[in-house]
Amino acid sequence: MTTDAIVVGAGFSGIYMTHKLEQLGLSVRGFEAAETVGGTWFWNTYPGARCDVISTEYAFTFSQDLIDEWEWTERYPAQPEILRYIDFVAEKLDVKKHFQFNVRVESAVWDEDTSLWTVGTDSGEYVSAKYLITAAGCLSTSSTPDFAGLDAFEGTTLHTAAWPRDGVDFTGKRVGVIGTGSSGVQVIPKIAEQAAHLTVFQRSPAFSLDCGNRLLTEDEKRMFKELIEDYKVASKASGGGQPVDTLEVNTFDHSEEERAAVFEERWDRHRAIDLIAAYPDLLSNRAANDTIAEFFRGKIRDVVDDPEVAETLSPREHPLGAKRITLDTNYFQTYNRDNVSLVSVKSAPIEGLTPAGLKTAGAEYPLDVVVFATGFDAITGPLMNIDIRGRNGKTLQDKWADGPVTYLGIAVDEFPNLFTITGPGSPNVLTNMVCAIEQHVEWTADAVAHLESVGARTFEADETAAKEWTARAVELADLTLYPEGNSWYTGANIPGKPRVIMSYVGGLNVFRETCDSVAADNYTGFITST
Ligand code: NA7
Repeated sequence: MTTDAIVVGAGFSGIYMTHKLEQLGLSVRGFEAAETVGGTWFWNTYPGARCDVISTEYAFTFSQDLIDEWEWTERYPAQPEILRYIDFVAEKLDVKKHFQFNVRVESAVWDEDTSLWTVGTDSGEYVSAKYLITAAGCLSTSSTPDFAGLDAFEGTTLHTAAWPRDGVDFTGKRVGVIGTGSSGVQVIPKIAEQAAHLTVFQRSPAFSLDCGNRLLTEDEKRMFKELIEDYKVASKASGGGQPVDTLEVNTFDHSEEERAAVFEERWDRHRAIDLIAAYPDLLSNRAANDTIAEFFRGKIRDVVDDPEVAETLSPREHPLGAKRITLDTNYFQTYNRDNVSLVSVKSAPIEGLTPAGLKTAGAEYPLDVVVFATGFDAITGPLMNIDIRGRNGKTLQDKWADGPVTYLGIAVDEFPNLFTITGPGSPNVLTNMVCAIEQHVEWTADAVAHLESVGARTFEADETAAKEWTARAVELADLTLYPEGNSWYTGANIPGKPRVIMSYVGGLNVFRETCDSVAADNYTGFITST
């Protein structure tokens, strides 16, 4: 069977991409591994799962109907509300009919003779298409460390990104949580409320911001809608896809007292970007960064009763923001509970699971449940998990063996007619994802419309353009503190994964201008054949 386009994934990107392709009059087939739309927000149903972007800003802006007809309830939306929103959008756009659910794409092979992609699925179906668009998400391939004894453990193991849909009852259980990134800091307080005892195994402490979540007021909801046109302009002009009022002076242009007042006022805004972007040099100058890092550590000391525990919870290695700042509700307060203990596994690493629990280099911990909050093979994982073969049978795994190389994060040389929405080398996770997705989808739809109008057969990134784009992304990242964080931003969280920044750090606004000028310049850096 042949169709014009195949879309892989039915999260935010996939449903909007499908809608845009349908508007172009193209036939589209979509494949989604889950039973319905939602992407990462379908799978991450662990207690406490919540977005770290404010709800009103974590929404599409391309359709006035969508804006008018949806109302968020909380300032930071919880997973169920986001999933309802994505479902609402998919219903409004009427795109579910294009998708096959419960079907995982396993392979995609380019055919030189027909200039078509043939996609193979785990249901045994093969479908060919002129355009292959991956909307597979950045955080959809979970990562569980390869611990010894995983199979021998007689209790229950869970991963935050594959949580049982009917929930888990921790009552009376001895629970261990491994990992203190965004998922860990959200799930830990919730489990602590139920479990007989919770042991948190922390390798690296997190800089975490009390998200101060609350219901949105009627005024806030009304004002956001009334000022939507201003918001669109401001978010498009911003580097992070979220308007922010960065000061026009650097960190050390202010006295210690002035800085403290700035940080304190912004802490009360409960929005991470307001803190990390308070001064323009906080993410590029380590000494400047140390000032805000110390401010965050002070907040931990204010909350945690035991000074030793507070110190263990205080990040000292990575700069604030070089790993994702986590947003929490009662995270540090949880360590004041009698039924919670903290184990640092930095110097005494986890050796593995035993039938009865977990063993570190220093001790053994009897457990009934082990929760892996150990994150994702981010950004490239979802693509590398599909056997994608371009020209001459070249696999994407080979192509990216030393790290991903893309042009604008959307195209890979030797892989014609493939578009990777929010792929490596685009601003993706360093921005408000929904904003980044709108840009990437709309640019792709315009490119496809152009290709159809000129009767193009193939469209492919030029090798030099891709190499230059990727090198530029690395150069830009080297001007920042991002490389100093051992995080999923750089692939450092996955053993053996090439360590390279996987996002364009130059800002979504600059990226948008670059993409627009590439298009205006007759798709410079791309090779088109008719
Ligand atoms: P993250 O942010 O990658 O966090 C994973 C956590 O798991 C982190 O604290 C890791 O410590 C820890 N980890 C991973 N492997 C191990 C081993 N082997 N031993 C001990 N600890 C380990 O994933 P999240 O799911 O929390 O968040 C991902 C994004 O999803 C988040 O930023 C939001 O955007 C949504 P480490 O820091 O590597 O020392």
